[in-house]
Amino acid sequence: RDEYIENYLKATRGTGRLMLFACDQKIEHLNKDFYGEGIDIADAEPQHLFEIGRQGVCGVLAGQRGLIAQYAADYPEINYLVKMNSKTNLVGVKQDDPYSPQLYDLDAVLAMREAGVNIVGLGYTIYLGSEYESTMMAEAGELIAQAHANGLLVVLWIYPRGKAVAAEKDPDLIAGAAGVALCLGADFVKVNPPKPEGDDTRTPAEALKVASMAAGRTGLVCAGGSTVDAETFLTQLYDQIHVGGACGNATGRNIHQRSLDEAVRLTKAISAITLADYSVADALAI
Ligand code: FBP
Repeated sequence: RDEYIENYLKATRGTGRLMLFACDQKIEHLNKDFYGEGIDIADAEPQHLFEIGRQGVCGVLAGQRGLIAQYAADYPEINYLVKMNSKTNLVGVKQDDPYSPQLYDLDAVLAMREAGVNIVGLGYTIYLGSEYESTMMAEAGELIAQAHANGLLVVLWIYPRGKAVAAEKDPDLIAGAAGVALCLGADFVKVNPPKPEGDDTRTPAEALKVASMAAGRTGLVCAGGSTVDAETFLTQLYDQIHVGGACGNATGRNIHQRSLDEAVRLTKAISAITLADYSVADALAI
């Protein structure tokens, strides 16, 4: 219990809110997120992620076990969250039913921790509505129980996806995903921001409020999505927290698809909004 509380406080930097730097895209999106047109060349080198983690202000750096294992010895000050499952975007796209297999068991992660890597938690993706949903829910449920018994917190990524899902960002489905995470016992759930459509005139942040309430004592955070300018991104984040009831952020591309200086600065601005209730203008001035 003490270890869990210590890890929770480390991950949330003592605030109960989460600033998660998502670095799992090398499997999820292959190299496309790292070598795109207009992206600073630094982003092509995996060490870029760890330099941002070291020089910036983040709660956790989330990535697969192997990525963390290769660099953690040189970056011991970072709090790591090990993503337990992953799949590439070559499978389970759009109309298909995706399954994201667990890539290693908890013992492998605990062994890394024993060896001195600063691991504070685990992550797992569930594709809600996929025909493989029950397998992913069962794996996640078991992992959460084991993780908590071993003092680790858990973030679930829950994305409605598959043939049964007409609109992945439907506000009701996003709220459903939040409730599933609560019932599985996750500490935080990462969802895509809802997209109200048709007669639904709410803003995305207003729609998010229902999901945050559905998550109850599980903190809800949103994925950052593709890269936009810093002010647009920070305004979205501010609204997610102050209108939508989000409990932090989970941001990948918007951070690392920038030069090191800009990326480091953005983590500080994001953390100022997430962890210290700064306004967008004050965060931009950092
Ligand atoms: P960003 O959207 O902030 O870059 O976050 C990345 C991420 O949410 C990963 O954590 C996740 O694995 C991946 O995108 C999922 O992408 P997709 O929705 O394309 O499967």
